[in-house]
Formats: sequence, C-alpha cells, structure tokens
Amino acid sequence: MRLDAIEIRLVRLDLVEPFETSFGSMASRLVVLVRMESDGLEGWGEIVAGEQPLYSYETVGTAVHAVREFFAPALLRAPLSGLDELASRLDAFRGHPMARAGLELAFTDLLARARGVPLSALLGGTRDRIAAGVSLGIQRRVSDLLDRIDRYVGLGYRRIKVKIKPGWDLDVVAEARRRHPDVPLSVDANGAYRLADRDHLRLLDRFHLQMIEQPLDYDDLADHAELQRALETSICLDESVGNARAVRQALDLGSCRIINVKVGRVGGYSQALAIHDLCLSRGIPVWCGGMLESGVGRAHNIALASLPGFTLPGDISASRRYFARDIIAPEVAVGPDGMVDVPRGPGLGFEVDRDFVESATESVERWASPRAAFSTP
Ligand code: OSB
Ligand code: MG
Repeated sequence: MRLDAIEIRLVRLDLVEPFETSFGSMASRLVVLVRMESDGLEGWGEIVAGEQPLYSYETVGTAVHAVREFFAPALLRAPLSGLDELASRLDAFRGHPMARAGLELAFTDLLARARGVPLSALLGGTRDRIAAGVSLGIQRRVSDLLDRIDRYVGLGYRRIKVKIKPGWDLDVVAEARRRHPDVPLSVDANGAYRLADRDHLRLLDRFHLQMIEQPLDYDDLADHAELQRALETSICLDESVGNARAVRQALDLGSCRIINVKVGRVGGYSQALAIHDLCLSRGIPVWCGGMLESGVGRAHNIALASLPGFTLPGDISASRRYFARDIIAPEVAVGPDGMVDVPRGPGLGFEVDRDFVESATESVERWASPRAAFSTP
C-alpha cells in the first residue's frame, strides 16, 4: 500500500468534568488525530500524548515533532507491504511510542477499510461485545466519589476503578466497599507510592480489590516484584511496561499478575498484539487501558479489547462519560448490562464527524508523498 498523505490535526475537546490523578488534573483534552490517505481511502488514528509530560515523557509537541521530522518522511518514502513493514521502518528510531502508535492505528484502520473488514476481525478479535469499566478521578470530597460510583454501578458498568494517592486511599476505598460490597473494584496509583509504603499498601488487601494498578515508580520493575510478594492483592502494571520485552521481564520477575495494555503506551498494535499473545500463553489476564481518548482512539480500544486474552473489563466507557459531544457517529454507548457492542462495519466501524472535528480544530499539518505532491490530475 502506498500512502498518499499523512495529516495531523489538533482538536480541543472539553471534558464533562475535570479528571484528577496522582500526577495532576485535566479539564480538556487536546486530541491529536492522525489521518492517512491511500488510493481514495482514509484511515484514522489518535496520538494519546498529553500536553505536559506527566503520565509519560511524551507530549503533544514531541509527538508532532517526531511525526513531522522523522516518522512521516519514513512512511511516505516508499510503499508499505503491511503493518510489520510500517513497524520495522519506524524501529530505525528510538522512543516516541505514542507518536508511532498513532501512525500504526491510522494505517491499520486504512488496511481494514481497504479489505472491507472490521478492524476487530483484522486484529484477531473474537468477541462481539466487550465489558465496560470506568476510571474515576480524585474528587474534592469522598461523597463526590461515592456519588459517581453509585452512578456507574447503576448504569451497569462491570468494574469501577478509583484513582488513589497518599491521603486519598484507605478511607476512600473503605467507604466505597461499604456501599458496594461485591462490585468489582480496583485502584490506580499512577506511581504515587514507594516500596517503603509496603505496610500501608498491605492494608488494601482487606478490600478484596481486583487489582492495584501501578503503585510504584513508572520505570520500576524490581520494587514492584518485592511489593507483589508482600501483597495478596494482584498488582497490575501500566506505566512500567512499555513493550512486550518489558512485559516478559515483569512476569519473570513476578512484578505483577495482570497487565494493562494501552496501544499508545506500547507503540501501537504490533507491540500490543505481541503482549496479548505472550500473556495469553502464560495465563496472565490483560485488559485495555484508556487515555481519555476521543471516539477515534476509543474505537481502536474497542477493537483491541475484542481479542480473546482481554478477559477483564477495561477503561472503556461511553463517550458521554468524557465529552458533551464526541467526534464519531454513532457515539460509544454502554448497554444496560454494561456491555459495548463491537462494530461490524469496515475499519473502525464509526464515522468521523467531519463538521464537528473541523469546528474544534486548532491546527492541521499535512505531508504528501513525493509522487502525490507532484502528480497532475
Ligand atoms: O493511568 O490509566 C491511567 C487517564 C489518563 C492517563 C492515565 C490513565 C488514565 C485513566 C483514565 O485512568 C482511563 C480512561 O477512562 O480513558
Ligand atoms: Mg493506569
């Protein structure tokens, strides 16, 4: 397949309410959309980097830089036989996983549309519905969190995840558990604790949480292994596992018993599928994480979560949990049973709402292949 052009578009979407984690608070999302063109077809992807280097070192600025200066020229230079060749061409460069993931996503959507198959089928998905979960940010008052937990339990969501940090943990989880003794509940610390907090974290064991996500540093595996030996609750790694090799090492070390797969964090589908296959072969459950994506990124997450190894509900929620209006039609909806349908149409299976995207666009950059740039009609 020869790419005729790659376009990057920054779109600002307000969140319905601020989202606060141990590393900061966010009121709107600057969405980085990737659009690829080939032979009259298009494919859409999303780069999930934030505006500041908080979750990871990547930012919207570094991602656009990497695509403009290095990745887009490498992909436009010559035709690509498939996703493997795209990944190996970008493997000449180090780092910038979210930027490369956005390109892998757009290309994979394009491939699926060119073949007329749903993205889920192209990736090897086997489910036609996936379980929704919700990730709830740190609130001003415990009662504000409990209201939100009540709401999403009432809407049928299959798992509630609560963001924690020192000072917003044991009491909060105790209250949540008292109100909902049986709901699948997990916590995510985004690296806010140290190994020295081991005795404190052990107090979480009594709440029979599904997991504790990323309790220690974003780049640590060894301390997590020691902490996992001290905890009954399963540790799930997010930030610490940026590729399939890191996942293998984490499993060999005993750093966790569950893996959060985010296509953005691991550099796209090539690594996400390798992690899925590895974990499936080792009996390790995986689930699909989220990065407050727009509908484009969310549609990709739904396709990924349809693979057989995704046995736990992920951070995939309805569009309206994030935005007053999403950029895809139809918007992602969660049924009364807490399930999301995997679309059956070609590619993402959702239409991008071009008029709304245009109205929310802050900037666009486009790079055409040398041939396309100079061809005459
Ligand atoms: O750690 O999983 C995380 C959002 C932004 C950055 C990191 C994380 C999150 C979430 C929200 O937990 C997941 C979502 O609903 O998209
Ligand atoms: Mg996380």
